[in-house]
Amino acid sequence: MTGALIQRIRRLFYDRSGPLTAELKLSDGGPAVGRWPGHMLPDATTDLVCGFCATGCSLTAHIRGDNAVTLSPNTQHPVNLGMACPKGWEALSALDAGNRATQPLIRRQGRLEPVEWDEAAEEMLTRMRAVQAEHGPDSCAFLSTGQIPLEEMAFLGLLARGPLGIRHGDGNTRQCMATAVAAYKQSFGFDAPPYTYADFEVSDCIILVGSNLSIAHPIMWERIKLNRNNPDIVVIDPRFTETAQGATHHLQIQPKSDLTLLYGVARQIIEIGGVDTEFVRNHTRDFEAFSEFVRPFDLAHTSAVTGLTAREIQTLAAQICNAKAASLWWTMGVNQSHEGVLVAQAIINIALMTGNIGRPGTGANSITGQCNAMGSRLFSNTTCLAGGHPFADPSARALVSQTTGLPEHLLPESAGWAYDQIIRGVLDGQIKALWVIATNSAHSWIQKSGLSEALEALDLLVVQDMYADTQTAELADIVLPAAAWGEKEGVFINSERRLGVIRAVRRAPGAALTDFRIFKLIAEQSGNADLFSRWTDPESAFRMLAETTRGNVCDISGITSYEQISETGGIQWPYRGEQDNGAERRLFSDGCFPTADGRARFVFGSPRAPKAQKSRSWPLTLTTGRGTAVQWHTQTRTSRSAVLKKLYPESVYIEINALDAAIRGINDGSEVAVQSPDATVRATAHVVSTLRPGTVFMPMHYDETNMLTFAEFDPSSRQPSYKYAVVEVRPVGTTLS
Ligand SMILES: Nc1nc2c(c(=O)[nH]1)N[C@H]1C(S)=C(S)[C@@H](COP(=O)(O)OP(=O)(O)OC[C@H]3O[C@@H](n4cnc5c(=O)[nH]c(N)nc54)[C@H](O)[C@@H]3O)O[C@H]1N2
Ligand SMILES: Nc1nc2c(c(=O)[nH]1)N[C@H]1C(S)=C(S)[C@@H](COP(=O)(O)OP(=O)(O)OC[C@H]3O[C@@H](n4cnc5c(=O)[nH]c(N)nc54)[C@H](O)[C@@H]3O)O[C@H]1N2
Ligand code: SF4
Ligand SMILES: [Mo]
Repeated sequence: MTGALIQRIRRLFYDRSGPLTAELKLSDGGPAVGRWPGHMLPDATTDLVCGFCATGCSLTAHIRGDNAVTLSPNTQHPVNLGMACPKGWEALSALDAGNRATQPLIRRQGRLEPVEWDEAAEEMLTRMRAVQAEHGPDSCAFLSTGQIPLEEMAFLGLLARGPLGIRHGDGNTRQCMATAVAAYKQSFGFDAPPYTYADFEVSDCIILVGSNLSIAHPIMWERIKLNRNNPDIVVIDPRFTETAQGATHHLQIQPKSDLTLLYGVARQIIEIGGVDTEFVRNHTRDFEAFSEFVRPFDLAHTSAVTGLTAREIQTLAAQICNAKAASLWWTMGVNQSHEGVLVAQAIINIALMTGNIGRPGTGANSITGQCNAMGSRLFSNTTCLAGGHPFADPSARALVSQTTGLPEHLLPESAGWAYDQIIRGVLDGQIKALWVIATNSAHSWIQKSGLSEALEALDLLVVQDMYADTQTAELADIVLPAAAWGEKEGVFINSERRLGVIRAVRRAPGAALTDFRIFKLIAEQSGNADLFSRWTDPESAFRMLAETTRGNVCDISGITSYEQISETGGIQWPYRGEQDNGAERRLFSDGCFPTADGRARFVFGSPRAPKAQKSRSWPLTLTTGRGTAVQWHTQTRTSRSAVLKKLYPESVYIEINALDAAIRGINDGSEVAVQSPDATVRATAHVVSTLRPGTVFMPMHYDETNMLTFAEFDPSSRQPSYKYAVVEVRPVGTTLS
């Protein structure tokens, strides 16, 4: 080992959680003091944004000695107003888990063996270069995440797609938000969710489409509860969810019939004279063509397709037209669909035609999933260039090059393959090396039978995770142990475009490094230290990245430090400087949209059936989603909490309507076999009254569920349609045909 290398490794080990600049406040609110650790400050607190969902609650970490010992909701924060859901309260337990990845691992003779960092990085780079030399740049890919700070995402995207020459990179944001991104870009000219959470509190008609808010975003649901206007709360969902149960109206729509419903409602709005003609004339395009297009969606047709009554459809149209401020919100029931982009745009169209945009309590509002999916949308360098610019924009390329120090020719020039194309490459052998960062694809990918075997068969699978025993890490050739939320610093952007800071309040276990430092190590070890010399620490990286947004719709060039963000309770983009001050801000209040002519577009297209078709063999529609407020995704984190574990079923279950259960001889609590054209899994039957006959539901948190899903994708967003498959369910003991 060279002296320089030893120096570098030593530095990495002695400062393994990144620069620990967590500013500490005394719990009595006294002045900020010192750097942590090293300072023994009993009873100090520091605030950090939650690392689970995109609500972006602020949590207060209570520190004893040099360790956060407990968390409580921040009472001063404009997002959560002193509230947090159980995942937030219990977030430290994910860090305490005994199975944390603490040492880099390399597979030798079939077993993962601990090695030093330099060896792991060297092995990864050597094997990746060998794959590239033999099979070309298209043979390497990475899959990343919406759950690490934006500084880390940007570093990864620029390093991997730049000097490392990895052509294809995408992230789990594709599974989640790609549809909203595509819809906003086409309709508004930029990926710009326009709202602020205060809109929940002042709207007098709140329409939730395919969103189980009280489970998936519990604190947003609490914000609705603070609404003093006695609003109509309409939930459009094939299931009578916890959210529907707390709403004023539930429209129990047939799965994947939303597009017809929304066009039917648009036609009704036109018929009853509910169009805001002035707004449409001054701020939109293509309304005439749209109104012509929706004419065939009369009540009879809409009712037949959606399973709703004509009265329900008329009532919804009237509610929107009678509201002073109507807001439409959507989540995965819309995004995860074979025609999700059109559905999202149909929601946008309703907001536009009724002038419900840019005013308090209004909006066509996509709710984000992961804590930093909004950051990944702008900074990951996978679907656009850092700062939210099109790859091909020459002035943006110059700006990004100038601010980051990377020469223009090393900036990615276009998007690589999308997630589904990368997985297809893994399955058909075109992808030979894959680097997976902070996502658990072997569990969460759609219709995944055969995927684990294909991942295992790769020439090289590198998994960078906080645990070494995730379904994906167990298949890895190399495991890179990562520090997690709570052990590092950086910026997340929440659902309402608010930047929030995370802080190091714990020391990472063993030799685990922050993702930022892992990327730095790989940059240096691959001979690219000079290119990334400006990437010294997350806050310096943040300053560069803020500069890359200058002049763009998401301009945050007015933000120059983490302290500025934390002191103000988070800052919503855009923030160019003092002219953008103010606690809550929404977009488009001037009716001006970031399209070439300043007008929003009506975009529409004909509904079509999903490819998975019901039949005599496959008579049930399977839909999937979040099961409880205490389970997070593939459960790598939430299953570490003894408290949370008490609050959800340990093994996989399927919800089935009483009628469907009775005709199959299935009792509540009994074991059943769920069969799709692809796979069969065992589950416990939960006989419920919350589903219509013909539809069954399985939560995504169990490994079995994605054995059964059906891989169809929205053609323009390439987002997987996780919520529509066909299955049969039988009591165990019966032969499956
Ligand atoms: N507790 C918890 N909270 C989370 C997460 C978690 O794992 N656990 N994950 C976070 C992430 S990343 C995301 S993306 C969000 C997801 O948040 P949500 O989208 O709210 O959650 P889901 O349960 O996936 O889907 C919402 C609803 O869509 C409905 N649905 C299914 N098909 C259709 C359809 O055809 N039409 C309509 N209208 N509705 C349909 C389902 O019945 C379900 O109730 O949650 C975030 N918050
Ligand atoms: N059937 C079905 N499947 C679905 C969905 C559905 O509704 N139905 N929803 C989809 C959606 S919306 C989403 S977002 C995806 C989520 O799917 P995944 O992204 O696969 O789920 P997670 O469990 O959140 O995986 C995150 C991984 O990152 C690790 N990790 C956490 N923090 C860090 C960190 O700081 N650094 C590193 N290196 N690793 C870290 C965790 O241990 C975990 O292994 O699932 C999708 N899959
Ligand atoms: S609602 Fe979301 S952001 Fe808030 S505490 Fe719960 S998981 Fe964290
Ligand atoms: Mo998501």
